[in-house]
Amino acid sequence: MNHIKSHQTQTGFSLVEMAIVLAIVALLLGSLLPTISGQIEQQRRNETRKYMDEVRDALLGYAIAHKHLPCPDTNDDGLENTPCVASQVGTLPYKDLGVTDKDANGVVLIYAVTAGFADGATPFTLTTTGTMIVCPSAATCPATYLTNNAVAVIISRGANWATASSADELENTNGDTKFVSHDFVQNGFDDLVVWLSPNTLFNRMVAAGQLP
Ligand SMILES: [Ca+2]
Ligand SMILES: [Ca+2]
Ligand SMILES: [Ca+2]
Repeated sequence: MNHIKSHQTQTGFSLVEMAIVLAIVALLLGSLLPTISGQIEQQRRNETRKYMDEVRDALLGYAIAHKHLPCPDTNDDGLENTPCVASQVGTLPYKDLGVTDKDANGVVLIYAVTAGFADGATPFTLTTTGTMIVCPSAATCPATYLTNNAVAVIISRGANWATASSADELENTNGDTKFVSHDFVQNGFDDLVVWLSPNTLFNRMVAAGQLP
């Protein structure tokens, strides 16, 4: 008798307990998942930053070896498309540079270069000027800029590469010579932008005995 009663009580209590436990688990998962996905995104951003530093070094090495930079890839085969006209925007010619093809989000970087620095027939000199502009905001570009004479620009479109729609992110994908770089905004701007200044390039070229 006692045994049956106790069994019944326990069963009833277990169901309530299960419901409470499930509710707690749901609450915990709900609060943990955004944190975990935020950490994964942060890690991918760190990996992408490292990758972009490597790409920048590869561009400098390519310039030293060839006396010009590669043209952008415009048909998605990882190889440059020559000749490049004016200020050409395309994707990174990762095969020419010998680097990994994609960033940590699985996307090939955007690559833009001033044509005067990517001309194999007429090598650039210490007076060749860059034409790429990087601004802190699309709204005030190019009046307010971070640089207005960059030789080349590389861009990672971040985790939202397929759905980006902010004015600042659109400026990075509209194919002209203006780009936007600013701090990460949660659920907003997550592009990473790295540019090559003519002074950095000249410095490396002179140090390597390839200029003047
Ligand atoms: Ca190509
Ligand atoms: Ca983005
Ligand atoms: Ca633009």
